[in-house]
Amino acid sequence: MNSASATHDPAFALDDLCIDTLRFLSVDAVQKANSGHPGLPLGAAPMAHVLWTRFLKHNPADPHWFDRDRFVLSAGHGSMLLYSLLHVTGYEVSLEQIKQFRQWGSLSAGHPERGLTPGVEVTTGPLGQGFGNGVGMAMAEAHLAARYNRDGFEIIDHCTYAIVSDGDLMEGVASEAASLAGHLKLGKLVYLYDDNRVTLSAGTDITFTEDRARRFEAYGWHTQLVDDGNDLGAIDQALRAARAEARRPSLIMVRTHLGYGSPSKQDTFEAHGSPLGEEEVRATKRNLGWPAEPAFVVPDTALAYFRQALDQGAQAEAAWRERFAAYARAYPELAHELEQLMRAEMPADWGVDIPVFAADAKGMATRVASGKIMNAIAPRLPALIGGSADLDPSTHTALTGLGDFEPTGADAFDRQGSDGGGWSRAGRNLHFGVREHGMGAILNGLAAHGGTLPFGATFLVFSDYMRPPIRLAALMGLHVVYVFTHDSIALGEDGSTHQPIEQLAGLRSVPQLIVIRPCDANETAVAWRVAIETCDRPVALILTRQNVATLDRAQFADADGLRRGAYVLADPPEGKADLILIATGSEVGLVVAASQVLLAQGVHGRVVSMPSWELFDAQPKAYRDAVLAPSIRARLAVEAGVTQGWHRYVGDHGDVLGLHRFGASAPGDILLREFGFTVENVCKRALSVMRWAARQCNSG
Ligand SMILES: Cc1ncc(C[n+]2csc(CCOP(=O)(O)OP(=O)(O)O)c2C)c(N)n1
Repeated sequence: MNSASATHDPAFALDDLCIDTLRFLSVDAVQKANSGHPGLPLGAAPMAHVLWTRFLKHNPADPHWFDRDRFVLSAGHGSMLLYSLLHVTGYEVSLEQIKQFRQWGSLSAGHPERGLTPGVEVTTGPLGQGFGNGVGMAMAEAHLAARYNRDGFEIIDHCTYAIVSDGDLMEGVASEAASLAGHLKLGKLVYLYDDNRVTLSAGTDITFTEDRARRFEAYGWHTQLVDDGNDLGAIDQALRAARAEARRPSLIMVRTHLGYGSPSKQDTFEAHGSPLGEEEVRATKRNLGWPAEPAFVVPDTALAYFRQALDQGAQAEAAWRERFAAYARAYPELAHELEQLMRAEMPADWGVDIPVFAADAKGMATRVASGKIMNAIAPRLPALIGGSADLDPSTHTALTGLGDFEPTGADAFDRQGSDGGGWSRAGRNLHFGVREHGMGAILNGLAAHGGTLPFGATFLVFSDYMRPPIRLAALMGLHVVYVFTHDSIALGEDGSTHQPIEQLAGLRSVPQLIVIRPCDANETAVAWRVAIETCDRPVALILTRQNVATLDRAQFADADGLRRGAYVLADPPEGKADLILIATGSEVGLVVAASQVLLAQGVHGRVVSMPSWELFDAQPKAYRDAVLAPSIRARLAVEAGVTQGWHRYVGDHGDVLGLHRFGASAPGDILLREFGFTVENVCKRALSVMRWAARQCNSG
């Protein structure tokens, strides 16, 4: 610990000493890194101090204690404020780590990263996302409390706090999430708005002049104004009032000053995202009565005050554990189930009811199969909750009879869209409304909170509206399942606006995201198994609107091959294959049919179903070579999307039948025909690729 006796006036209040400790730890770290954002910590330190020392229920020695309050620094660029708070309150973030801000291998990354730094709940930085995450966390808390608390046993009872900034409130995702949070009456959601009226490049007067209080009131939030961001009493009072407000989320608008105390940069965007500069740091310290040297001063008295969090946290957690033990005696089964949820463990029998689908040439849409599978899984998997962005009848993601998540005691309202089982906080069907971006951010919050395994559904084409939170789910390694239906031009008449073309390629480009496009009902069942079992990353299921044949697995390889990403579905009945036909999803049936026509012409084709590139890429080379035999260079991949990336699998001598343009409005079967997804065209392309490969081999 670097300690020094501050050269303050002895009358200098302890609170002020603590606040300046946070301010200058942050400023010094940014200055040392010569990179970062000093403005926010200088202005927002007082509200952070009041929240963290007087309200936040947490145990720095156990950052994963389940009933802790959640804190999100949505304005992630102000990360140094969070690292300072974590350090002084006793998390495993040493002063040395603070001094290594933004350096290779340090715990204090440029923006807060979940999983890297103890005490960081979610990765923030892309503005607006943390705002949405907090809503998801508050939903998780409300849901688990409704399901597991019993009279006298408030086992789940915590708040979600965030510091949000101008940029957060400007981003559309915050509006979506705020609208839903207000509707859902999430009373334990409390946001402090760092209302400093300056962003990265300007004052907000040139871009952001709406009446924020009235905007949030219109969403159904409880709003309060604190005129002076240094008025600790007013912040304290506002937080108390927010906590007392049980039926509305709270926005406390705290008027602050970006770069507070900096003589020449306060209230200017120059204080936002660059170090103040050595000279200005000295001037700011002088201005606020802080010792100019050394840097990284943490006065003993301030540290002792902050570190009370350790004792208080240990006591709070111990009391909770005692309560939990009594709860477990009174309600052993509930307690066992809740313990499993908190540990993210799955009941051993979660998958026993997953159906096996009989071979059927007419088949069913994989979205329909998915709906049946989800409904077979959900009763035995209490963690599974979720919904769609107003598309339940299309995405088939309703969990029938498992209740609809709604505000408790809501006034009578139109109950269309019920999935059965009653409207309450305990409902496992979440209705996101037409808010894909908000849904994505909320799913991340639900997953990060813990105790839930969230899924969210929409049409594949609208996954574009969710890309930022999908990326963050992958970055954080969150277990979220996306159900994206209507997965190709074959969706038909809705036309080019609704027909995904480049979305599969886009999703496959996200590191750590697993994308699975099953070819029939039984592959869909295995895809769901993989989605549930893959706990350390998100999984996107890509499903058809139209029927696809349910393959006869006595004739074709077992659907369990999906687990390996790609597998040989069928080899020629005799003789060596001289062609590999690869396809995903609905195009697998097409290449199966084409292979049979080709066989009649004496062409021996191997059919490979390749539902997931990511799962296949993770296989040992020997397996990959066994499926895509290097000796067979004539390969044709077929997928109703852009061809980008497929050459990795078909090689230099191979070909890809895909799409190089947007779709069109017409019945799906007509579109497939017009765009060349016919048996005849697959055969033609296959024969041509065989000729080409043979020529290349001969000339080579
Ligand atoms: C989605 C997104 N767009 C742009 C940025 C780049 N950016 C970082 S901070 C910032 C300005 C934010 O201003 P404000 O929220 O008021 O923060 P303050 O200036 O108070 O620190 C911008 C544009 C970002 N982080 N996220």
